[in-house]
Amino acid sequence: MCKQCKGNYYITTPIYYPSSNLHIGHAYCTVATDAMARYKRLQGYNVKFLTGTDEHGQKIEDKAKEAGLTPQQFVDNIVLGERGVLDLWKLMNISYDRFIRTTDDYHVAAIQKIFKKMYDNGDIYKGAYRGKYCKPCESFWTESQLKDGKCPDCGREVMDAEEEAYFFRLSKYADRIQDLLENTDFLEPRSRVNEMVNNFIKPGLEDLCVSRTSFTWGVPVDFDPGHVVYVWIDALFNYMTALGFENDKYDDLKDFWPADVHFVGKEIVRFHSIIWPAMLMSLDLPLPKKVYGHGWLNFNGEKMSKSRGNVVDPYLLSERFGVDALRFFLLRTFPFGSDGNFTNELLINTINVDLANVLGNLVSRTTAMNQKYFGGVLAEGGEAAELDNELKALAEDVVANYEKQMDKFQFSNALAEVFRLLDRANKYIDETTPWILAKSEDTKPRLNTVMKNLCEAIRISAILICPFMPDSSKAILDLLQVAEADRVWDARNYRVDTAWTTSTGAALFPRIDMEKELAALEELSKPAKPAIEIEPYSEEKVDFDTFCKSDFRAVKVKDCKNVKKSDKLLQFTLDDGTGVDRQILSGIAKFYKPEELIGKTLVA
Ligand code: ME8
Repeated sequence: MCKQCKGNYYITTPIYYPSSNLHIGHAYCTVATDAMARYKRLQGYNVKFLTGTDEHGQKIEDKAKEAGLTPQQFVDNIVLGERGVLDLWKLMNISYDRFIRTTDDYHVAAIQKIFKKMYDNGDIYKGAYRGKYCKPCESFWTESQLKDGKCPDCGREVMDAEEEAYFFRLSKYADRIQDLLENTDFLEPRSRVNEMVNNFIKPGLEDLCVSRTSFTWGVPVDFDPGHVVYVWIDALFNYMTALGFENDKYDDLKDFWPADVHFVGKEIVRFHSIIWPAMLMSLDLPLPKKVYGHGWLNFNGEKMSKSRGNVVDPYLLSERFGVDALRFFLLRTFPFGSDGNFTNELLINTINVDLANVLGNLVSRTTAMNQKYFGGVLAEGGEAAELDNELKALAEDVVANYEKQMDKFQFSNALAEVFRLLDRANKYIDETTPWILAKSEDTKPRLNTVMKNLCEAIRISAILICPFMPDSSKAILDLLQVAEADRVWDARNYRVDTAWTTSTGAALFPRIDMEKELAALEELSKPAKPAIEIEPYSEEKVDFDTFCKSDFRAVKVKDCKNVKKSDKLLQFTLDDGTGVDRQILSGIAKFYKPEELIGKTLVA
């Protein structure tokens, strides 16, 4: 730990399945983690923020096969490709310190060692697995755990599974886990504790199947060829291998383990609060300090999923509304521990009310008045009136409450506090009526004090919103020309004696026309029409005359790519010998991959 730091802080998101592009529900947890990491950095902690991708398992193997790619090519596309996972986190301003991919060599080798250690200590043993398996969730279930015969997590069909397999002695740790959950703050919110204890521990924890032989895309069990390690062992230990556990790639374990908090979605709380601590207990390792299970975002009342066609695309939303507005909306609107219902109306309304009317308006009114009445320069000193003291007291109360709420991960409450200050500052303008004070030289000193109070209320609010909207916070502090030293957490005290020089700028958050925007979003969510309609493939034979009239040419494929939102079409750029590139579409995407065709000579 560095000398001037308050301490180390290790926070993680779940590592995402790169089985299809991420939606706004995935971005939700990462934005929350990012806000927390930025808040801790602001406070002076030495933060390690880990995220990554969970790349093994049957689901990925199957999807890769469908796409005609190797599993590694398939996950590389989704993680590294254009508009992939890394691009998304960059777009959304996610300040992660480390990104782990479970296919990274150091992680794979570490998982093999970890598996062997639990085998050697007797907690992993060989048996035969008979039961039910939910492929999309990569979860094994016993009959008694099924809900109406279906997967209790996602409600989908499960399949029979029987194979030779290794088991982890989860049952051995049942009492210790129950004690951990019931008698400590390990798992929050508290409601999730009852769910875990009543639904999983009290009915009897059974040993967990931790290897598979029916597919190969996983970490091989090195002492028993044919077995691959169960994807959840592989996934959960990412939190430690990414710090250097059982590998030489990193050396951060002593500084950052145990983790301060794992943020996870509610459906994977079971893995993080039962299986994860049990495996750590088996290896005699310290447990993370906390697991926080956040709620789910639905879209228009329905579960978000690609297959339901109601996915909310974070790229589209960021492009239209700005990344900060989207980040703000997610954390301002939905209490972190509960489910929330995302609608476009709610998003636009939140931007218009909170960001345009309250925050944006306060900043533009204040800076415009500073400019108009003082040429942007406010003098030092001045006496505080009762209204000023009230504003100051409220600001101090807001800062204290904000901190309490952030420390409990109650982001929506923390932001509500900031808006208490912003609302009060807007009201302060109406109460002090600067435009009347400006009319007489006698009241100009009072006007100077009023404007300084407004600048100070904005400065403090801008520091508090920084973890949520880093770019907007900076833009506001730049407008107020706040020195670097006064942008930090330690400068959160309300001070009115200082001088100010402020600038003016364009509106930070322009109001959005709800009706027009909703119509535009609806239009954009319709599947894109291909530029050229093509005839469907037909078995019909052509007659000889038609054949003679046809123009067949040998062409060289200069470029070839998939057509967005079409699983049939490929778009070709061809050299047909005329000297001018020719563009054509062809419905052969199911049979060929674009990269296989580039450079080939075809008949067109
Ligand atoms: O579960 N609202 O990966 P994943 C809120 N690889 N959160 C949502 C959401 C929604 N609509 N949809 C998904 C996995 N999430 C594992 C994790 S960790 C060792 C392994 C959240 O890509 C979900 O709750 O399916 C989970 O926390 C995260 O996105 C990753 O989901």
